[in-house]
Amino acid sequence: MATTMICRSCGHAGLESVLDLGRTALADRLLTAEQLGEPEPQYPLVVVFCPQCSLLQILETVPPEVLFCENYPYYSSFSDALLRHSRDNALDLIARRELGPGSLAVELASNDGYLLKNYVEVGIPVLGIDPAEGPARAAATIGVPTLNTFFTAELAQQLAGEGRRADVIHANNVLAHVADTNGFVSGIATLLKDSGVAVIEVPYVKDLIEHREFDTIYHEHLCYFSATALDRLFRGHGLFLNEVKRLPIHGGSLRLYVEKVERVGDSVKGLLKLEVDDRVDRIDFYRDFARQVQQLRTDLRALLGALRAQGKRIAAYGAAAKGATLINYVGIGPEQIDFVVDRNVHKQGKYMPGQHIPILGPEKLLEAQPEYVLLLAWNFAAEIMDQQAEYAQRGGRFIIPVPEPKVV
Ligand code: JHZ
Repeated sequence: MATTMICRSCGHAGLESVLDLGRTALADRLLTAEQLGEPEPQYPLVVVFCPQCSLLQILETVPPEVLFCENYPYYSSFSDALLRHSRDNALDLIARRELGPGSLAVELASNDGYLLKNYVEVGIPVLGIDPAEGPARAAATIGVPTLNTFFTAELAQQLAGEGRRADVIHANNVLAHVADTNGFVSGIATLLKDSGVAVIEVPYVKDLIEHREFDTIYHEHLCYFSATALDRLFRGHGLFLNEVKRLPIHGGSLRLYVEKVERVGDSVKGLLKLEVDDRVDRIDFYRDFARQVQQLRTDLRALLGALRAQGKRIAAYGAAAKGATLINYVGIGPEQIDFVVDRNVHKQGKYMPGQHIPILGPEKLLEAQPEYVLLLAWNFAAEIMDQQAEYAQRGGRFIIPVPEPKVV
């Protein structure tokens, strides 16, 4: 593991501390039963702010091969809401950019093909790029050609050299995962046709701070972006943030439309102004975050402790990466939570990192009917509660942990 002392984006040395989540296990390193007895790697998780370019980031860089290659358990296709969100995105671009059989849509971190399959369905050529073996294989099985590797500036050169430049480049929830942020963005510039658009989604730092979504912080996420920080980053590579949308997915995200020609629209001007007005580009915006997160920890511990003292049984829903941060920081183990359920079959049968709580299929909820379910995947609360209507009808209650613990 490497620890940076300078800003990942601009190289400034005076980083200011925001939050220390302590030493934690890797959020997506789910354990098999055999691994429970082995030492589990843990790394510090420290969040800092760059006063020069306003980028919120963590200090630690765990090698990407350790994080993403073997046994990466995240498969995008297990959320219906995410599938709908992605399909709408693809159909909108196909119509707006008049894409057809002569176009090329590329996705960086294409996972199991959840997005590109919408282009394939209507005969538009695609290329997925993803280093995670299992998801890349799943994509190939559904007809999404996928290079099982990391996207880099060199790979972009190679593809462009072969004449494979893209009309659309998607990069959803990947920019924050990349240590060489500038190399990645320069790769986008190389791979994009002069008339093309890169459509990039990132969790939005303003939502993260305002809704106390501290659990979005884990070693995979090196950066937490504002439009201000991204606008600067893109401009450094001859790319322009021309349009932006705020979306509810993942607790609040930005969808950024980036092109080689500068035609900055009102959506971008408005958001940049809002960030200045709300001081998102200043350390004061982040100063109270650590105290709020500590308060959340105290409140959630107290709530779970009181329920356990009354003899209530509690399970959790969603073996999400963010769930690992939450249980490890708050200190929720098998004494509080009997089991976690998750629809993702690649996660079932394994154990949560750090706390070693078993992960089972969602049917276990009705079988065991614990009185409470802690929603670790609170970002999909509506979808999950809808799907678990019967559990609720039988008297089960849900606990939503952020922005403050609440029983619903
Ligand atoms: P989910 C993901 O993080 C992946 P995670 C990644 N780390 C990233 O950057 C962020 O998003 C932004 C399950 N589930 O997607 C599926 C059900 O079982 O919130 C997932 O395991 N039933 C790249 O891992 C988990 O919950 C359901 O009905 O924190 C949700 O994980 C639904 C809707 C989900 O993100």
